[in-house]
Order: sequence, then structure tokens, then C-alpha cells
Amino acid sequence: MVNVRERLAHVQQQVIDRNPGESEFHQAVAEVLGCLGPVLERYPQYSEYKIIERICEPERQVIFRVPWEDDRGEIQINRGFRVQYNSALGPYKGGLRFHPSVYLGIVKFLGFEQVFKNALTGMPIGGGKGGADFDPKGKSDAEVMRFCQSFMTELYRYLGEYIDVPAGDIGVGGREIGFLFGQYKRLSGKYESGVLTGKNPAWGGALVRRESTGYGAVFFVDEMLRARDQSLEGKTCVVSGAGNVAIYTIEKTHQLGGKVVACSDSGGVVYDPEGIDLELVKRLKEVERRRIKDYVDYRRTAVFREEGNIWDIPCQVAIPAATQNELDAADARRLVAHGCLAVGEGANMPTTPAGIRVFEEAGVAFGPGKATNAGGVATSALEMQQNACRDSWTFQYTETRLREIMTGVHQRCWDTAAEFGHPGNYVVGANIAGFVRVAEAMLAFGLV
Ligand code: NDP
Ligand code: 2IT
Repeated sequence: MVNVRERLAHVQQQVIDRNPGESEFHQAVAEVLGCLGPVLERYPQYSEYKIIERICEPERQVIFRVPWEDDRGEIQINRGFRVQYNSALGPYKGGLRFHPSVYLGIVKFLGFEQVFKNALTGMPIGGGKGGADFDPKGKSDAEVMRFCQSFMTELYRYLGEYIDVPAGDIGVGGREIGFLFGQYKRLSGKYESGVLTGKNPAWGGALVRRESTGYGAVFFVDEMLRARDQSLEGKTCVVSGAGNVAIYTIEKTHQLGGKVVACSDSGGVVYDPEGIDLELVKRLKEVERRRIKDYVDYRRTAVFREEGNIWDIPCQVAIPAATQNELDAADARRLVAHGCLAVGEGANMPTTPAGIRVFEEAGVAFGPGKATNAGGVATSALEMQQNACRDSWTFQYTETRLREIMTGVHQRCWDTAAEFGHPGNYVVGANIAGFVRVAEAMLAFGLV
């Protein structure tokens, strides 16, 4: 029998050869496969039934044309994607990203991560991801509506509450989910609430879903600190991004006694030593859809750095919540030198592999995205539950459920890491715990 290490290297090479040029996807696969050696040694049946090879290949990938007309009457063409990655544990579940950088490799990396993240929540959801290379920045509401309608006109035939349930991600928030749901309802001729999550609570959405990824990330970081007899109280924190995840990460950090002194967008970094004024960020970003540099027009204590690197700012807790590969080894070394104790990935794969190694070697508590940001999709699953029984829960009840789920995710990572000989290593714990749950279901289903 080929040894386990060789087998994993062979699968990784196959993934690279079969998916040329998709570097983010290769990176995500390498991170997971890098943790699976001890699992294959313990469970030879996973090799016999080629579970890893099967898990790396998406069940279905859809790529489609999205034509639409802009406000000047000019025709625009974008490319839409949906990768239905794995349905062993439930309907495909995962967000849609609208950003000019979107291509198949990004959607596949996100879909792959989503499979294990969703498994780790313990909830009945498979993994998928989608999106388009559409740039919502600077577009009017009418343009965004026409784009969403055209996107859904192609995608709707692949969706359903028992089939595939998208939600938001970068560039897709409440406004876009509204337009997408409206078009799905029109095309399908039915009010199928459970086909999308992240809906407005006024028409079928769940309270706390908007806040859930950020809140969940802070709950996870809080658990990591508690495991070291620490807490967020009085800690200086830095949160990158200024979107959905960043905003509610800042909100919960402040509620738990931490002080966030910096956030950012793709235009630069705001540093406010007095603590970020979150109501101002919400107004600028959620209501007026402006740039973060405008923050300093309203706060004398703050400075804006256009070319700034947010990881230069000293902090004890860092939560990257913008995008993939935004924190590299040099950034990690600076954070460590400044005394950073804990890093929780609010975004998906924001830390490079070399950055993760720096944190591991320095003994920094490091929560990978598939654990730390799992509160978003978990609350989406709670939204699906409410839709299925035509119910709606209170904010307080739902937030309590979210907290319990995040405590459970932390515990699963902690126990699994210890069981497989890497105590305190959340990357190992998350990858193995997520993988085993999917693998067991796949084994039970036979060769499908
Ligand atoms: P938003 O679109 O609401 O916000 C994204 C933020 O990140 C913006 O401030 C944006 O700045 C910045 N950003 C995005 N791309 C880049 C880039 N290439 N370079 C620099 N800055 C960038 O998205 P979300 O907050 O929803 O998502 C943030 C991250 O969290 C993503 O990695 C996403 O996959 C992940 N995530 C989201 C979940 C959710 O429920 N929404 C759940 C779990 C994970 P600008 O506006 O200037 O582009
Ligand atoms: O990356 C993610 O987990 C999300 N964008 C949320 C997915 C969801 O279905 O709520």
C-alpha cells in the first residue's frame, strides 16, 4: 500500500493538474490535505473508497453568461458561477460573491472551504459557492437590480430549498438578496422562502443573520482567549475590512469590552486610537455606500493612510475580515512582535500559509476561517429552519443559539486537535473534524 504521505501528495498534484491556474483553490486544498495524514492512518477505508479524491472534485459546476443593460443603455456581459461542491450533509449551502476578481478558482476555493465549515457547524448543510465578476461599486440601484435579475434568470433552475440555497458574501448583502429573491419568486411562481438566506426579516429573513458572521467570529475569539485564561476585556483589537463581517465584528468586540482601533477598505486604513466609531462606519458603509477614508472628515482623533498596511498597527487581537491572502508572513511577524495573542479569521483564507506558520511557531491562538466565521452560515441554517416551519425567532433567542453553536465549533476543534496529537491547533482540529463528518456520510452513501 502506498504510504499516506505519498497518497496525499499525489492527490494534491492531481488537483493542481486538473485545475490549472486556480492558485487559491490549490492553496485551500493544500491546507486541508496537509492535516489529513493521521486521519488516513486511522481510517484506511477513506483511502480504499477514494474519499479524498472524490471530496476534491466538485459534484457540479455551472458557468453562465449574465447580460444586462447599464443606465446609459450600454450592454454589459458578465460571467456567473455556481459550484455545487458537496451534498453529503444537506442541500448545497454557501454565499454568492460579486467582485471583479471572481473566477472559477476563487469560487472553487470558497466552495471547498464551505464544505468543511458547514460540516463543522454540526448542521444539515452541504457546501457550495457562487458569484460573478460583476463590480457593484459605483453602480446605481437600478443597475444592480437588472444585474441580479439577469443572474437569477440563469441560476434559478439549479436552486431550491432542498437543492441549493445561496446567501451573501463580498458584494452581496441585503439589497442584492432582495432583488435575487424577487426574481426567483417571479420565475418559479412560488414563495419559496428557504431558497435564499440573508433575507430581510420583514419578508422571511432571520434576525441576527446580518450580524452573525461578525458576532460569531468574536464569540470564537472569546472562546480561544478563555481557553488561555484570558478575555477580550480591555484588549486592543484591529479588524480589517469595513463590510458586513467587519462591522459586526467591531460591534460585538465593543460589547465584550475590547477596543477596535482600526478598520479598512480597499482604498486604505483608518486608525482611530480612541476606538472606532461604529455608528459612523455603519452610516458611511451601510447607508451611504461611501469609502472608509471619509471617516476622518467626521472624527478628529482618526487618521487615514491610503497606502497603509493595517497589520502595522499594534494590537493584542487581530481579526482579518476583508478578503483572501490579505495577511502574509511579514504581517504575521509584525503582529507577533507587537504582542498579538490571538488571530481569528473573519474572512475566508485571509492568512497566507506562511503567515499561519508564523502564528503557529509563535504560539499565537489562531482560528482558521472555517471555524471562526462559521457563525454566518450556521445562522443561515437557522434561517432555513425558521422558513421550513414558517416561524420567526426573537433576536435574543437566535443570538443565544449562535453563541452555543460557536462554543460547539470551538470545542469540536479543540477536542479533535488534542485527539490527533496537536493540542491547541485549531487548523488541524477544524480540518479533521469537518472532513470526518463529510467522509462518514459519503461512505454511508456508497459510490455516488
Ligand atoms: P463585504 O462586501 O460586505 O465587505 C468586504 C470588505 O472587504 C470591504 O470593506 C472591501 O473593501 C474589503 N475587500 C474586499 N475585497 C478586497 C480586496 N480584494 N482588497 C482589499 N479589500 C477588499 O463582504 P463581507 O464582509 O460579507 O465578506 C468579507 C469576508 O468574509 C470575505 O472573505 C467573505 O468570504 C467572508 N465571509 C462572509 C460571510 C458573510 O456572511 N457575509 C460569512 C463568512 C465569511 P471595498 O469595499 O473597498 O472593496
Ligand atoms: O463564507 C460563508 O460562509 C458565507 N458567505 C455565508 C454562507 C451562507 O450560506 O450563509
